[in-house]
Amino acid sequence: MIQSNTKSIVSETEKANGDQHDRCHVTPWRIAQIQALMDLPFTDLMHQAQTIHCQYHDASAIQLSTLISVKTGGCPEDCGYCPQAARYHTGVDSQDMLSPDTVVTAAQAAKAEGATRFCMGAAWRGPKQRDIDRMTEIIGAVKALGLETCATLGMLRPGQAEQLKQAGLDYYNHNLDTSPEFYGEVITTRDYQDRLDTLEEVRRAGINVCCGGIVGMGESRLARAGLIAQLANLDPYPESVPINYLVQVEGTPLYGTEALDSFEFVRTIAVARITMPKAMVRLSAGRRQMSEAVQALCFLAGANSIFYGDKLLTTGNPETDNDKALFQKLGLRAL
Ligand code: SAM
Ligand code: DTB
Ligand code: SF4
Repeated sequence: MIQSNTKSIVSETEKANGDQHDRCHVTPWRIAQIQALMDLPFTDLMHQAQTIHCQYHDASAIQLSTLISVKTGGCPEDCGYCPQAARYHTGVDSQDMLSPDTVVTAAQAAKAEGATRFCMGAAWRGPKQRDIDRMTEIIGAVKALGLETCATLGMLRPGQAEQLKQAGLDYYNHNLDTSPEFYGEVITTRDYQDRLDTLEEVRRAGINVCCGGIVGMGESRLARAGLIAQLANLDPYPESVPINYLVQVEGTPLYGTEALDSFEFVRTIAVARITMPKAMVRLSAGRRQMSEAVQALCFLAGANSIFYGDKLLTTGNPETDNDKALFQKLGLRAL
């Protein structure tokens, strides 16, 4: 019953939009539609996600992004999942910003390992002008290596995105993290609209948007549907959609949250794929906590990008040799 309703809801929308799968859609996704997708029998959901994935992408090709933390710890914000917030005692100390040479050396190593995008993260509420000046130098040097550049530096004020674009920034990562309704349970020092405003700055400057969220923070399925609705209804929807599985770090408020069932995570990936068909959907944080079988299900559900390299920002990621072996077993290749 739910299954056939959902299919008809989706096809009605497709008709209404001409092509719901186009980047700029006319009819926004309703939460009920997304919830109905989430509620499908797992096999039906996977089938829909696979069908769309194969229509828009080469399903055996995975894009590799490598992360580096250019400024670690000491962050004034209160994001309940984050080991870098100064107010939580997580053992992550505040460090000075890395030198351009250190970042470039890491970028060269990432490229040699096969990454095509280099993502630079900073534990700031937002960058100051002197931070932008230092970042523009770094971004230019990384771009000159022939890598795609991505940065995640917090909230941007008018004019800052343009400077980053001029320096050669290809992508800016800024996550909505969760649904508007659940958001206040996790973060209080910046609101949802602040995030949407930063995304607008990024778009206006002509930088590709990388925007996703975290699941496994104790949210409901409805909240996961609410996050996907927000992302899919951005117009246009993001070019990159990182879906993170909460990495529980001792000392953060979300440490000890009941672990989310893996199939719920896979369902979230599948629904992201169906609603944002052209996007690169990234199986992001949390892979170290997942079996190879769950990761394979994520690729089947339409994930076609990963963070590659043995570290995320402050926490661990699978060793590159393990990822190479997994790709070999699954017959996947790096894009
Ligand atoms: N400080 C900047 C900001 O918050 O915009 C940029 C860096 S911040 C660490 C980037 C993103 O990493 C967060 O928005 C969140 O989605 C993700 N993240 C942080 N800690 C995480 C954790 N423990 N598990 C999963 N994802 C996490
Ligand atoms: C994103 O969505 N996930 C990455 C990246 N964008 C910056 C960060 C994950 C961080 C996981 C916790 C840590 O290593 O500190
Ligand atoms: Fe700071 Fe970003 Fe961590 Fe939030 S997610 S505490 S803004 S580093």
